[in-house]
Amino acid sequence: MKKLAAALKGIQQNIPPIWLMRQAGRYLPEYQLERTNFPNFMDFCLNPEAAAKVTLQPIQRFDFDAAIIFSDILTIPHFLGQTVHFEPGNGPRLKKVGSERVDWDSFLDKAEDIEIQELMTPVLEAIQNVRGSLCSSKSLIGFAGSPWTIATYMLRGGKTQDFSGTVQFAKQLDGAFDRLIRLLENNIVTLLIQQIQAGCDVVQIFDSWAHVVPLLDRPAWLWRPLQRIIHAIRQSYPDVPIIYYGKGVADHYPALAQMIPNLAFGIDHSVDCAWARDNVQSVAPVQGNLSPEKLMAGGFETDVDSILEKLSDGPFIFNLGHGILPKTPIAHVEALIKQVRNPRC
Ligand code: 1CP
Repeated sequence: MKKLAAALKGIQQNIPPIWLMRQAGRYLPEYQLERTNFPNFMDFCLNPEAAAKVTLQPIQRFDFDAAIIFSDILTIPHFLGQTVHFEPGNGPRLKKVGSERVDWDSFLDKAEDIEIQELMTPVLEAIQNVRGSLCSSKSLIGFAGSPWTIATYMLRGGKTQDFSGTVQFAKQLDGAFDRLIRLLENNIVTLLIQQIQAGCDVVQIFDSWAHVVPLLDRPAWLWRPLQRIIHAIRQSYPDVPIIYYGKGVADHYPALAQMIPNLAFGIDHSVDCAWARDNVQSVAPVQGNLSPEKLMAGGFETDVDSILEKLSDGPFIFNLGHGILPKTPIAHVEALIKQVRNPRC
């Protein structure tokens, strides 16, 4: 069995599988080189040959236990009519919908009629290409953003620091916001099911902005949509493991594990591993959680020892607590993998 799949089925392994969130990306010179062929980032994501090539780059260089398909959580809004482009230094920019409820109602009227299946073909071709060249002991991870995390970009037309403004705007849109979340749920299910059909054997849902949702809104904005998405995927693929990465919301994981059985949990680097062992790993596989800043800066050896010591006795996947930073030295990634595979004690 693949190492990642085994961990996700609840099997403890003396040497845990390792992969890193955002492992295909800007810290790799070979990625940067390929990126110069595509001034427009979405053209890059939607080119099957290029996407397959950069998906495999970190496997060829580091021999990680899993590849994650090179794509972006913003392909869904792109397909739904909010054309996405990336400005260097400024992050993603999405075509603005407007600031009134009527603007969103008319956007949703159109977006609800869009069938994303055909638009996704390049992503699926990239998955088939990768599967053809990836060794059978390695997993291929498909992914999507959560409805809320994708919505934060859609509502504000891009990256924002003003999350209280985003929450306020979502509340102001009222029924239109609920419609947007439902629309995203449906499209996330379509995307993930197609990714599995094309060859992904694990999927991860990235909820990078989960923590900005007010506590009392979390059931409606985060947990019930997550539950509906997972239920829909499992109707077609009951055995494909699903990882939920919710940044800043690990205190909900024990309750979520009861609500959604057989879900695995990504913990960010603010989570204490002894707490995760006692409260999450006792009921579900855990993935995480070295600080990306530490990996970039160096001097992370005792952190790695401590994570391994606390989490290696149960089902565990070594990862970072969030995506790898673009300025991370290659030598640090090499040293990390060596340490995880040859622990010092
Ligand atoms: O200039 C470039 O080359 C673009 C950099 C880049 C890359 C490499 C972006 C823009 N997206 C990606 C790929 C990507 N994004 C992957 C592919 C797999 C991999 O690299 O290993 C994945 C899984 C994502 C997921 C993603 N995109 C998330 C969730 C994870 C996270 O890090 O929080 C989010 C929030 C995005 C949006 C996005 N896309 C790109 C950037 C710079 C951002 C973040 C913007 C922000 O900070 O708000």
